Amino acid sequence: MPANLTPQYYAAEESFKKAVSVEEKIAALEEMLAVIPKHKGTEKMRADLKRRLSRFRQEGTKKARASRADPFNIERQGAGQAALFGFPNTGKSSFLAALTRAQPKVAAYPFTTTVPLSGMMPYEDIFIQLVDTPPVTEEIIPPGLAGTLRNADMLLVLIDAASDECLEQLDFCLNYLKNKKIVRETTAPGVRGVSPDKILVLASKADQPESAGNLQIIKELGPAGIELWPFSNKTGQGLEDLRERIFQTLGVIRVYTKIPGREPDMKKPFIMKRGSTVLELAETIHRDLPNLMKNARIWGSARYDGQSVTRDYIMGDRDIVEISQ
Ligand SMILES: Nc1nc2c(ncn2[C@@H]2O[C@H](COP(=O)(O)OP(=O)(O)OP(=O)(O)O)[C@@H](O)[C@H]2O)c(=O)[nH]1
Ligand SMILES: [Mg+2]
Repeated sequence: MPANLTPQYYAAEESFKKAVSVEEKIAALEEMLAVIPKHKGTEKMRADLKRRLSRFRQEGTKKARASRADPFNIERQGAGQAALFGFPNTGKSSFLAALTRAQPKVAAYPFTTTVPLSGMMPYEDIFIQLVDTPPVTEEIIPPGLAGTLRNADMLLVLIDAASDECLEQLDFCLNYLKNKKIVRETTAPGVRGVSPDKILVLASKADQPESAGNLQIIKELGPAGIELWPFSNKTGQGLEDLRERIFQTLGVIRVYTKIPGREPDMKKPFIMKRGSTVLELAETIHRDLPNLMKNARIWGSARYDGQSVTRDYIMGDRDIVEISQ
């Protein structure tokens, strides 16, 4: 059966052929569908137009989603998120590469990293997320970086111990964190920010001969009350201690659960804030569990194994908790 297509249809088809963007293609296809004569002879063509339209719409949504996905917004994974922060060439990406399986670009020139990249650092039986970030200088601060840092559970400020400017780097970084309210003494509910006790200052390139003198200067003239951790990505010096220190600074504990009469599940611990109670663990396991809970016993931090404890008992790292209903 002849299709008997109209001049309007041919015009719309022409626009489709010329269309470059997905949006233009969708608009042209919609027009073609609107003006195509609706009879038996065009049935197949209409079905085909609808199929193409749906494909382009899907493509459009995907693209829109991808452009909306902010590279500076790093989804939290593992037991906690530690974001790196520092001047160019301070060894941030090398640090990520040394402690995780991530493969960031490392180079001797500045501004190698342009968007954040995360990797998972194994620590005993858990993983802690490290987030490498693009560098800052007095002149250039990547837009979006403050958001990445504010979202993290803790911060690792990296300075280059082999550089004459490491004290200036440190002062600038700490002031930036304070001025941008990334570090806050107190945060109201819903306000993001990192508490001052969750910042570690890491001094890279401790393998270089200049580093000892520079670190001494920081100790004498640098801000009071900061924890300075010299390390080397080259020799590995200090890296293992840092894994432990990062875990301690995160302020979380691992708790294993046990069903009465069975062996504990040692494979995947619950990650809780340090200071959490048995009741809070029950809430985390299941919304209804606090009401159903009759008794709790602890192996680990309690005075003796299997000791019965009250709901407000504060658990310790690596405790095994048995909750009976
Ligand atoms: N000797 C020595 N060199 C290091 C160390 N850490 C990093 N480097 C070198 O320093 C240079 C910069 O390292 P990167 O890891 O790319 O530094 P970055 O902080 O990620 O740099 P940007 O992405 O520009 O911010 C590279 O040539 C590294 O090989 C270290 O601990 N000791
Ligand atoms: Mg880098």
